[in-house]
Amino acid sequence: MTQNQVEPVNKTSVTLLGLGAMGTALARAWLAAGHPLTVWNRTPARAEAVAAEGARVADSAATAVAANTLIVVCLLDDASVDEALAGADLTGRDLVNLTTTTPAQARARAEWARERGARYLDGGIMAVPPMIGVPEAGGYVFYSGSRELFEEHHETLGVPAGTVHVGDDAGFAALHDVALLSAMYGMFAGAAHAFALIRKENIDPASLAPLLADWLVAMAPSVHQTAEQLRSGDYTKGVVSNLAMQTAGTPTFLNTAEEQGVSPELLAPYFELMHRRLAEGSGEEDLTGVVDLLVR
Ligand code: FVH
Repeated sequence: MTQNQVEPVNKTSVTLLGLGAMGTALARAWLAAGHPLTVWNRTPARAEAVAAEGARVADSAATAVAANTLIVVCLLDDASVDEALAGADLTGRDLVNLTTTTPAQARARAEWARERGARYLDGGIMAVPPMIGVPEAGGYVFYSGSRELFEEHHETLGVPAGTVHVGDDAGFAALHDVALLSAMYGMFAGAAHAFALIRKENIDPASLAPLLADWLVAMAPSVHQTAEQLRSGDYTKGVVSNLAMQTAGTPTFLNTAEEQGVSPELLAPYFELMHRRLAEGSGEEDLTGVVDLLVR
């Protein structure tokens, strides 16, 4: 080796089960970073592209699991994880499950892995496939479960996207994942209602879109105040637009929907909760009390 050559760094070998859209993106990120990669996919043809890029293709999930210590699973759902890993020996393996599941499924999978002699880390991916392997895209993965496993493999796990460990409870990654995605669907619902309102008018949706995006961005930081109020228990702290005022405005929204021939079905349930909270005598509060009405 000459003076200018850099000593090759040993990269952790990875086994990846699942080569759907997300699995393929993960595979490409690890291959591009120089990690030896063994892959398996139920439909073998889907492995051809990454094989051409250097991945070793195993003919069964059990063979793929036997190849390396670090096993990453990215399949459709919890049932497919069960099916894929049914015949695999997980003894001494580090199982990282990036399949979207419920928190209860994640906890059950952690126990299932422990019984089979594996350490377990659950993951919730906050990114879409084009964001994988592109640090500037801002994608990351919530992890929970074995902190030891997380720390040992931190560098390897950080190759496809950023990493955030949210607790030793294996269900917490799924919980954070679903919490953020639920908020996202609420935003999509609001945007769908907004576009429906202008649908029959001579208004270009493309002219509404930037106004809508800017408004949602401007409103987003309000979650910090909600969090602070939930922590303190004082829902009147820092209130700018109180519940009484906002509830009084709801007929305007419902009447506008009626005038525009738009169903109120996305908006009305939230307004009903606001009215219920107001009826409890919380007019001076923020909208935060709705959180308590939702918790059963
Ligand atoms: N794609 C996305 O935008 C989201 C971003 C956030 C995280 N999700 C979750 O990631 C998991 C995998 O998603 P995906 O995008 O790779 O999904 P598909 O392209 O549909 O690929 C599904 C893979 O699962 C395999 N599979 C399905 N059923 C079984 C089974 N019973 N046994 C073994 N494998 C199974 C499927 O295999 P094949 O159909 O090619 O044979 C694919 O490899 C997911 O949890 C998302 O929620 C992605």
